[in-house]
Formats: sequence, structure tokens, C-alpha cells
Amino acid sequence: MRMFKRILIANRGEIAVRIIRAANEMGIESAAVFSDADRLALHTRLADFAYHIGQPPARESYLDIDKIIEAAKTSGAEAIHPGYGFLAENADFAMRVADEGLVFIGPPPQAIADMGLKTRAREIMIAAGVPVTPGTESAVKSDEEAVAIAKQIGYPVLIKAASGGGGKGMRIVEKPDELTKSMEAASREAASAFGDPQIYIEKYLEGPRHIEVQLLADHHGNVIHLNERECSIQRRHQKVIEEAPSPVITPELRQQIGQAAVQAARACHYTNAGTVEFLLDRDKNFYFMEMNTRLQVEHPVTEMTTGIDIVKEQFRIAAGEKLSYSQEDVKISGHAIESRVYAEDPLNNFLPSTGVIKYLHPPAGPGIRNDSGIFEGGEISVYYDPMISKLVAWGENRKDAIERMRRALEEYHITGVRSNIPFCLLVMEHPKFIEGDYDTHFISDHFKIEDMAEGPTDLRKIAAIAAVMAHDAKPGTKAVARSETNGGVSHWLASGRRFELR
Ligand code: MV4
Repeated sequence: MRMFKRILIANRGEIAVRIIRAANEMGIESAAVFSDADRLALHTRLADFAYHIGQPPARESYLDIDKIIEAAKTSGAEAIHPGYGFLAENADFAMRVADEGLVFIGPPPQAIADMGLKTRAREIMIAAGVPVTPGTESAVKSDEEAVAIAKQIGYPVLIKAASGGGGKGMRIVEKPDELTKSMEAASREAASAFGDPQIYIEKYLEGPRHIEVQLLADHHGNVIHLNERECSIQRRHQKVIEEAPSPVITPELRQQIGQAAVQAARACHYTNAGTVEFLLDRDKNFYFMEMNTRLQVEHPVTEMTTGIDIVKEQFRIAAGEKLSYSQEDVKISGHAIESRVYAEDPLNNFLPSTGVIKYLHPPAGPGIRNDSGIFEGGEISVYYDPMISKLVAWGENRKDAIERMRRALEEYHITGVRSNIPFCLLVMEHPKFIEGDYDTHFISDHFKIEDMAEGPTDLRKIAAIAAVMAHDAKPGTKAVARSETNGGVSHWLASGRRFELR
């Protein structure tokens, strides 16, 4: 099979841009789809072709399977890359793409469906000998079974929704007398959220770390892993900081968890790029949690530490080529950290901070990668994910990567919306983060909502704060607010104080 001449990207924002860039470098033409809200978006402008597919709400555009298929056919694309989110883990969509004679740049529909049902995924992993948390083998069928299992594995236990995932609809049960009541509530919640009342029970691990393994699998039986990422720094199941490699994974453990991930991929007949998520307990035992059957947001930290372009490999795999790398080719070079820069307002329940980007100065320089779908004059709207960009810093070691990320966050200036940049900076400066001593409770253990709030974005207020701080600052200390007005024209200072020589 030969490489595609043209592909369609069924997505928007930074990931659509990321995919367009990989296609461009490989000489593959790209067709974008866009909603009314994205007429001027970066992905719409960067692609070789762009097709309008409907109204801003995703249901009427980026989730409209018929429209996307129509755009693909009209464009003459041979394959569709779904990105992440939207239709990426929709088995019906993957099936439909194939039925239309197009190639889905992702796994087989059966693998998507199997891994989407958490109880089915557990059954497959248990049968394949992949470690899973102690608990029910599949969905619980009766109260009696639940009581017996919970007693056997010991409290606390965690009730999860069979069709859930990403942390939605989970319930911790501390004592036996709460079990049946919590099960009823969890089941009712699951039925209304996922249309499936089935639940299952696991031993609840306290303070686990989230470790995930990147996989590549071709259509010739080759499966390799690209090492782990650590994604424990998250807030309400929203990842904020990710890094590769994990500060706690030894070479021996890396080999074991990587092998388990490869086994998991083989067990569900996986092809293309995928990720197996594990929980790591305090004794460093790892347990299968979920498999993500898509390209992930945080894939750049793996790219920057392995030198492998995951999106290009996705194209090659989908076109029927063999993997370009064997397991022995995969090395780790240095350390990479990603900050997900969100437009959100902690003081307003973390709702998206919507508005027009009035001023944008993204960081650059050595070891910095900033994957972004926004631009000055662009808008963060209510319709889509409020991620502004993924800021990735590479360093020769973890300390250098942290220092580089701190420097880049200090350089990064956005006005018009509020962002979590100041919060990401606090994480880079936190002693526990610097030590690598953290788990999935890191944010709730160490931060209050007020810590996460950005100061006022009004330039006059910032200038006033800066003036006060400059006045109060001891010699040699840095000002934190970094704005001044200059003849009515506002501009930003990178850091520190400015002087005129006379
Ligand atoms: C767990 C757990 C503790 N014990 N399962 C959250 C997301 C979903 N995929 C599963 N999750 C968890 N499952 C057992 N048996 C703790 C979590 C969890 C978590 C996992 C990864 C990253 C962040 C998390 C935050 C809270 C809870």
C-alpha cells in the first residue's frame, strides 16, 4: 500500500494544527473541517483545503458524522484522522469510515468498543495476565456478590461505572453498611450519565500515581512501547502537568510496565497509536486502569524524549507500513514536561474564561515547544475546550526541564482571557514537585482555589500593582507583576526591573 496523498482531519484547534503539520512534512495534503465559529481558526487557514460543516455547537459540526464523511468524500481524502475528543473513540464512526471506503487513522472499531466498556477491558486484561486492581471480574450482578467481593478485597472499595471512564461516576465506600446504598446511587447516576446502569467494584488505592504507557502497533504484528508518561498532576480528572519519564519509574519497572502495556495491546488486537493507563501504588505495584484508543493530548512529552513523531507513525501504520522502529531503537533522551495552558477562571468554578485574545506573546527559545490553535485576535468561545496551548519544555535532565518550563511560563503573556499560567508556575516552584514526590492528590493536598486565581488582567491595575511592588522590592528581588504603560501604549516586561541610562 502506498502513502496517502490527502487526508481529512475531523477535529479543530491545536491537535488539528499538529496533524496538519505532520502531514505537510510528509508531503500529504490536508483537508480541514470547520464550524461557523472557526472560519478564521488556525487549522482552517493552515490546511490545504477546508470544508465548512455547520454551526458552532459540536453536535452540529465536529460530531456530525454525515457532514464529516461528506466533506471527506468531497475533498478526495483517502483517510480520516480523528485527533482526540469528538469522534476519536466512537466505534460507530470508525466503522462508518471503513464502510465508506476510507481509512480510519486509528485502531480497529472492535478495539475501540472493547476498551470503551471498562468491564470488558478488565475481562480482557485479566485473561491476558495484565495486572488489574483486585475487584470484580466483570459487572456486579447482585448485592450479595458485591458484599462478598468487598469483604474479600477489603475496604475502602471504589464503585465504578462499566461505561464510565475518566473518573466520572465513581464512588468510594469506606464501610460495609454503606455498600448497597452507594451501589444503588452509583448505578442510577451511571444510567443517566452513560445510558448503562452497570457498575463494578475495585479495591480503592490511596494516593496512587497515574502512569501511562504510549504504544505503537502496526498491521504486521509488531507492537512496541515508547516508555511512560506521568500524569498525576490533575484536578478533577483534568490533567494539568504531564512529564516523561516518570520521576519514580526505574529502568526495571519501565521494562515491566512497558511489557504489560504491549501485552494489553495484543490482547485487544490493537493497531495504530494507543495508551494504556496504569495506577501505581505506594509500593510501586502497577495495575491496569483503562486503555485510551486514540492519540493523546500529552503525546508531545513522549515525542520530545524519544525523538519519534507519533502522528507520522500513525499515518505510516494506517497506510499499511511496518513500524519504523523496533523496541531496541526506543531510547530516552533527557526529560520533557508539558503544561496545559487553559483559559479558565478558578474564582468562577473553573468555568472557561471566554473572550477575544487581545495580546499574545507565546514563549520560545531553546527546548520549548508550544502547540497551540489560537492567535491574537482569536476567540476562546463557550463551544469548545478552553485549552490555549500545550507548553512543552525539554531539558537534558528533570531539573533543567523544570527550570526551562518556569522560564517559558514567565515569558508567556496573554490578555483578554484569564489563564492558569500563574498556577503552572506555582507547581514548577513547589518543593514536592521539584522532588518528584507527588501523587494524584497533589493539587488538592497542596493548593487552595485562591492560589490558582490569576490577578486582574486590566493593564492599568497591573501597572499600579507593579509600581507598588517595584517600590517595595528589596534590591535584587524580582517584581512579579510585569507590566508598565509607556506613553499610553502598554507593553510587557519579561521579568525584573528596567532602568534608563542617562
Ligand atoms: C482508581 C483510584 C483508586 N483506586 N481506582 C480516576 C480516573 C479513572 N480512570 C480511574 N480513576 C481512579 N481509579 C482504584 N481502584 C483512583 C482514581 C483516581 C485518579 C486516577 C488517575 C489520575 C487521577 C485520579 C484522581 C482521582 C482518582
